Amino acid sequence: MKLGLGLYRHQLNAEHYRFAKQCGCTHLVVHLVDYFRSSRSNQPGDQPVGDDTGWGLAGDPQRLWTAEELTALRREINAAGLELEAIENFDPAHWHDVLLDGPRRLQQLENVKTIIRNVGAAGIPVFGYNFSIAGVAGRVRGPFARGGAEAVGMDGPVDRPLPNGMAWNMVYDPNAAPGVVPSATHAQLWERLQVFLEAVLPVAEAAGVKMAAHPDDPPLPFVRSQPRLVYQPQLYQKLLDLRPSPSNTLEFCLGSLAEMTEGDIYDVVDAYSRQGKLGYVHFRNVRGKVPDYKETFIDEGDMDMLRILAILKRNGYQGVLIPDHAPQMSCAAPWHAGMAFALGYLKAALQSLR
Ligand SMILES: [Mn+2]
Repeated sequence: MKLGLGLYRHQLNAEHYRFAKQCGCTHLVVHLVDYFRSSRSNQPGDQPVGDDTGWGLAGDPQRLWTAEELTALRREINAAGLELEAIENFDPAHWHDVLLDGPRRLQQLENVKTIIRNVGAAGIPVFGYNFSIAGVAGRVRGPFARGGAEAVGMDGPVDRPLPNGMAWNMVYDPNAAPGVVPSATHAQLWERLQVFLEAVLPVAEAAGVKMAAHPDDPPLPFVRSQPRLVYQPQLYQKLLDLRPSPSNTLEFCLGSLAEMTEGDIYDVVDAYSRQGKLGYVHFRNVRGKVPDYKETFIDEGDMDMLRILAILKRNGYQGVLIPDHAPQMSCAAPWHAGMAFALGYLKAALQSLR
């Protein structure tokens, strides 16, 4: 198993590459969507949380990520002694109507195909995505982790409907007409996923890219009056079986899976890692379940992370683990300290597995 770090767009620079290397990482997972540029509430030193207006404005719908810029990014990361394992997340500007079944769906299916071809051409092996209408919405921030460290969690369901012009917790059309996005059904959401997978998986196979699906965060059946896709562990199997392919894999988020109300997390890890379907792993811990859970330090949540690693090893998982989120630690660099703590724990745990 390989140690990795996830970097947000504003962290894609030499200082953060050195930080990852210093923590013992060999791999990076990179976000190209900027969740911080125009958000009213996201702070660049923390994970994005957002408010009713989400994470602010989505990117430029006309500008898809090119093979040239992706290659340049990979080379920059390689020059720092690291591998670029994955890009995490599509920009809602590029695929909102794929999620919403809107009028530009056909064109935006071409967008996602183009992006995946470019990712493959740049030699990046994995693309993480989250097929969600409302996205990561409804979380709260507070001193939930040990010693009062700032972390995120949930304090009950969030049903406020999604305004027009928003998808995936970002605003793709600031001039949208007043009103809300009509609620879809779970069946409609699965049909939309099927259309997406049928379009993108053949392209991903040809490009040598694994598509890796994140479960819902937070994993409730509905958030903002929109259905969720993978809000119980067995729904991951439904996603894999919908269109079997070596490129149909999972962005295996232990925290989100542990927040689900059904399933035993150790059985869940065993079931999916035994199938060889983990694209990469979000290695974080949590206390409680939806709609009342809190993110914790890696060693203080409900999960025995060493037991998780033993299962992954037994099933031959050889991919990348990243900390996902970590609580903010009390010092001048709260994000860095939180990540360094999680990575140090993980590095020692991996050594002890030998
Ligand atoms: Mn995650």
